[in-house]
Amino acid sequence: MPYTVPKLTDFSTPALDSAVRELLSALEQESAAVSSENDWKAFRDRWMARKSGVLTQLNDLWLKAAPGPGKREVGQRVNELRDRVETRVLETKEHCDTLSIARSIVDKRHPIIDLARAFIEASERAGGQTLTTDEAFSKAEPVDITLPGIRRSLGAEHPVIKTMNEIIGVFRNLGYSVEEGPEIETDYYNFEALNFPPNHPARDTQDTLFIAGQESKPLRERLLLRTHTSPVQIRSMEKMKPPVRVVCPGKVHRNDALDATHSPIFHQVEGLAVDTNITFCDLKGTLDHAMKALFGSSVKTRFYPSFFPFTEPSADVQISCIFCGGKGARDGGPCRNCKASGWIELLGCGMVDPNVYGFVDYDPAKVSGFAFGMGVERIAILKYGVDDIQLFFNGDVRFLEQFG
Ligand code: 2NL
Repeated sequence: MPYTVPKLTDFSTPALDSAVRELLSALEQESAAVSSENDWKAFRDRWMARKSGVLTQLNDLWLKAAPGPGKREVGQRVNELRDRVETRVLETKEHCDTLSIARSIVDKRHPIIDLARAFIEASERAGGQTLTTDEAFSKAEPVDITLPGIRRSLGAEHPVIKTMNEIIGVFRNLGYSVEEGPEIETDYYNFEALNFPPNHPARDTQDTLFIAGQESKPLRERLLLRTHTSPVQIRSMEKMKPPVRVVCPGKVHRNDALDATHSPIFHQVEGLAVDTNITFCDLKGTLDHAMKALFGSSVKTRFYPSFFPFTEPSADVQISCIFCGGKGARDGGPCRNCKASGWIELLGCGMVDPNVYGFVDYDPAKVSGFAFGMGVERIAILKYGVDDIQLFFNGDVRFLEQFG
């Protein structure tokens, strides 16, 4: 007997439980019986047709019939059932499609099999001569190109790239241009021109991945995997005279062990503004605006003294905690995201050290500027509430498709 939606008279919780159970069991049984596109269409219409599908009947026979005080619970049940039915119908379609491709392969009707057969025949006709793939196919019997192809499911932007584009967009709107540069850099662009002293610990293989076997070269020419995108900004200053406004997004490398918050490969967006009379006020206003654009207009920023070799003065930028609203407490306990401080550290910045201008032929007496750098994964982790950086790189589609 096919399932019919019963007219409910008893709206108690146990009676609803039992009615829901019966409906779901019918859903599973009917889904399992679907084995062709036509079956699926009938299945979909039976459950979802606007006029007399099961979902519509649930509205009439359960929800509308429920007495006033019980309406809320029945409404919730019907909503849950609608979600379940819609999901099941989609899942059944996917299964049905895959089944149909699999059948056509097994039945040897699939175009890839014709192509393979044509290749083998052409190779045999060539009589021992070796053929390139192109030659073999051009000599082959024509393939019926009207046969349906293999449909691939649509991809989506990776969450890290999505976040990176969002950050870039904020600065583009402020008139910044986007510059990219090589991931394999020289010691000169990655360190020397950025005012790192020769024996700075960051130059050690502890933190930096060097290309092997370059001991005979002078230090400044040795190749390494860039540890930040600052070299792109040095290259930009070599190319352009002030005024300069650039953002430099890209992949960077550190010799770090991986854990929930570290990855040896990650992404950065750095920015640079050089002009006459650029002040720390411009830096504060720009980054305060950028943080509001990225995290919402109610976030506050604060600038904390810090140190980078290439900026003086330098600061770490903290934003008011987006989880507890800066209060330091949430759900009656201390906020774990900001360690109860109400602030989260997000990026580094500062006024470009005059020594850096010496390397790119800018006159530090005439120009001034600010620079900043931020980790893209760190921002994505906060924006999307991700608890492990490795999820970005494992390639698990179940994680990635949530950002589609
Ligand atoms: C951080 C800090 C920063 C810069 C990057 C920069 C570039 C040039 C000159 C001066 Cl060419 N500065 N970049 C400045 C301050 C901080 O990054 O924590 N990044 C994740």
